Amino acid sequence: MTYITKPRLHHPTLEVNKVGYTRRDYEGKISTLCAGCGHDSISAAIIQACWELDIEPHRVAKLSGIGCSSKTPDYFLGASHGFNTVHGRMPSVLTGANLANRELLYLGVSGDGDSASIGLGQFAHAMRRGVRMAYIVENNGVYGLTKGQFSATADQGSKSKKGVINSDSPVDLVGIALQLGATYVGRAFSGNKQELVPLIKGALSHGGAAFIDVISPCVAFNNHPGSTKSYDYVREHNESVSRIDFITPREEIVSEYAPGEVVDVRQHDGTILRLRSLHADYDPTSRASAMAYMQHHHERGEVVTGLLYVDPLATDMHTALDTTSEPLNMLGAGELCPGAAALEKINASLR
Ligand SMILES: Cc1ncc(C[n+]2csc(CCOP(=O)(O)OP(=O)(O)O)c2C)c(N)n1
Ligand code: SF4
Ligand SMILES: [Mg+2]
Repeated sequence: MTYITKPRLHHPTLEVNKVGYTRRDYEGKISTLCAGCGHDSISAAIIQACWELDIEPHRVAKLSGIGCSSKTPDYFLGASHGFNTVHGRMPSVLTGANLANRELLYLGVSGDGDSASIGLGQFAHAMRRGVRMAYIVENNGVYGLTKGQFSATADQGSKSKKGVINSDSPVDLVGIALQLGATYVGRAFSGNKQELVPLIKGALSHGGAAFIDVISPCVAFNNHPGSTKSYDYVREHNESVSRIDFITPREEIVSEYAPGEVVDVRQHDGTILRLRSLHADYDPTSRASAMAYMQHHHERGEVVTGLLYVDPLATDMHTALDTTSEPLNMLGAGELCPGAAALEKINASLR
């Protein structure tokens, strides 16, 4: 069965958020993924984050590619805009939608196959252009939907379910995002909701390209000894750089920590990312040190998670291109097509 109808009735006493929605209003259809798949935990974290952020569902556009991970937008935010694109092509469709309507919140959901193989070029250009979005890769190291081939993020030396050793070097999407200019970069584990939910909230509130790589075990094809993307491996090798609390401008800012114990990073929209550092030498506002730190720990087989880098004052593609602040569907025909004389003037200015 590929489709199960979900009952619409809510319990009358379910808690509502500030815009009048219950958590159930952010759900989608019933998931048809394998029981225990990490991707379902990420869907639950997205639902929780959007509910807590008091986002009106119609303000979100969720886009994905192809894969088990890319199927998940069907399982959350059922009342939001959605576009399930072609394999690896989500970033360009999201970029186009964002250019046409900058007022929506863009959520890109993809897989390691979708973003690190066929869609690697698309991923790279969305990061370097500063497209304002929360881009989540549900990273299981395999092509789950097509039955478990190694993906490009599989670690060199890791073992497939059938015992084959992967000889290729992995693509590190976090490293690429950092190198290409993403302004909010995090890594999380699908099994750690406490870390994942605030990371998603921070990404949705960020003013530029936000990327989160979520290690999300595939229980059908990549959860065995020898895999570096299994539940056991990640639990045993996980190193968090910080604990993150997300504080909205409406909330009272109270601190139970001594000065120096936490760093408050205020984003352009007034939200605060409160970071309690677990590693004294870690500076989340330095791109260069984030890259060096990640590289060093990856060589030791460790999976570093948390908010790895943030530029709190980031701007996006619209600022760089100086586009109109109005969504294009709000403009009249005269503004969208100002005529031959205006075109001639533009052409003349470029000669
Ligand atoms: C153009 C194209 N090539 C190949 C495929 C076959 N295909 C479907 S999903 C997939 C890989 C999915 O892997 P990933 O993005 O990691 O998602 P997962 O299923 O692991 O969540 C492939 C190769 C396709 N659908 N379209
Ligand atoms: S095949 Fe793997 S990735 Fe796909 S639903 Fe099953 S556990 Fe999840
Ligand atoms: Mg995958």
